[in-house]
Amino acid sequence: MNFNNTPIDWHQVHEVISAADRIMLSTHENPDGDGLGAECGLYYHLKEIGKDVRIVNYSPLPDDYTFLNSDQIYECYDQDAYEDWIKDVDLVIIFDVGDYVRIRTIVDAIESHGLTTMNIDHHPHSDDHPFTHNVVDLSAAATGCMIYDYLQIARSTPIVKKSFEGIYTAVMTDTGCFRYSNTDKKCYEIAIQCLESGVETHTIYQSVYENSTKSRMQLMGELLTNLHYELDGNLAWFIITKDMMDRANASKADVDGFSDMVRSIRGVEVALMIFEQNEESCRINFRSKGKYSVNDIAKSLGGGGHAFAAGAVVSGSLVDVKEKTVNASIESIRQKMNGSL
Ligand SMILES: [Mn+2]
Repeated sequence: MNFNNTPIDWHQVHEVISAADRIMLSTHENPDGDGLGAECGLYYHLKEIGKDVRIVNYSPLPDDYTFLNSDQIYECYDQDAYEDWIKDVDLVIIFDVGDYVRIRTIVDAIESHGLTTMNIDHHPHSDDHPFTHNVVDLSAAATGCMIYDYLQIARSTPIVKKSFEGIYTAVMTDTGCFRYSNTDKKCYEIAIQCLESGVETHTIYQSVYENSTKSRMQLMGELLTNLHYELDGNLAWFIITKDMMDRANASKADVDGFSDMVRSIRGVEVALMIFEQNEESCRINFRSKGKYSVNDIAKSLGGGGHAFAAGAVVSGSLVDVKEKTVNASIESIRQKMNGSL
């Protein structure tokens, strides 16, 4: 089955899921609220109907999302410990992955046992994708919205509260709390149903957005005093070095959302973060307000993403990556400002 941003027949998806008994759910490394929430949303449904279902991710659950884990549903992959269970998996459903390789070593397990896979995602995938079944909806604000769509046809009873907690988390985080341009009517309709099912939306909000570590605050202070503006302030960029991370005793999760914050500055159309990973590579991250696309810039640097939220991992020292990335961004945005792109 291949719904590559073509109208999805959820009944066909349902046939595949119904035929599987042992089902593994997974999402990309360093998971976010959408991947985790989509997993949770589908997990409780599959559990209820008696499937042998487990959520197995490459990365451990980030602290911010422990509120979804009251039943200890999130497991962290370990080849030796999972070999026995994984070899008999009938279906691996992968959420929000963007790129297959972002489930890292789980790819090896899938390939060595020849497992059937189903991709459920709102990121673009090429037609020669590696999945057995491909279910992509680029118009979905979150992968969680797609799980909502599926459960509409899969269930004869209302979606349970625990599923809705996952779906709400997915929609809330991928829309930046119902603020980004992808926020549509459906997001609010889902939110209403979440409230009706008893989800404490304010508690989820607080768990995700009012839970900053002191390390994050220290890091934020440093980067805000070192913002760089280009093109009359249309582009703002900043760097997070390994030294800054060490000084603040910060983890990767502490960096989430900084690009969104910088984009919020008046006049800034595009925010760019350059995040030093080690001596040989940096992670870069673009956020656009919506006037200028950024995934083409990310793509030219070896990455990809959505039109207005994209990123890449760029090889090279911080100095080299900074020059290359900032120059490419200035050039691309200047051309778009001049209307020549
Ligand atoms: Mn997503």
